[in-house]
Amino acid sequence: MSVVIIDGSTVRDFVEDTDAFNKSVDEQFFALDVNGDGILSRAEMRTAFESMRLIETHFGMDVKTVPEELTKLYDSIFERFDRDSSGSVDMGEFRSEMKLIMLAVADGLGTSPIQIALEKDSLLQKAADLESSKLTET
Ligand SMILES: [Ca+2]
Repeated sequence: MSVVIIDGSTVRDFVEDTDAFNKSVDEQFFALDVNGDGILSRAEMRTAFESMRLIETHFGMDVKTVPEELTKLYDSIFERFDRDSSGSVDMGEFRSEMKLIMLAVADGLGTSPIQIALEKDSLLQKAADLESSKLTET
């Protein structure tokens, strides 16, 4: 966990850096694909949602949300990822939806920098890392 200051442009720059963004998203995908079959099942996605504060924050849920509501929410998020309704999420679907989520997060952050505590290896942490690496280079 580390505390960084980010705003919408930090996140947007990260999403628009396709190589860096896809690399980070792919790392998350592989980490979530517990059985290594190259797709994310509903159960694997559920585990992911539970560990991803990003999605909870994005959908405005708090820790007191009751389990039945959580299941409904996770199902509806899963269906957004699973665009072709195949019952699983492939890497292309995962990349597309993560991009939309991160852009929505960027819009939500807007132009006022906020201080935020981030899990190591979260996408927002990677966005912040990318920005600071650019600052170091220039
Ligand atoms: Ca899998």
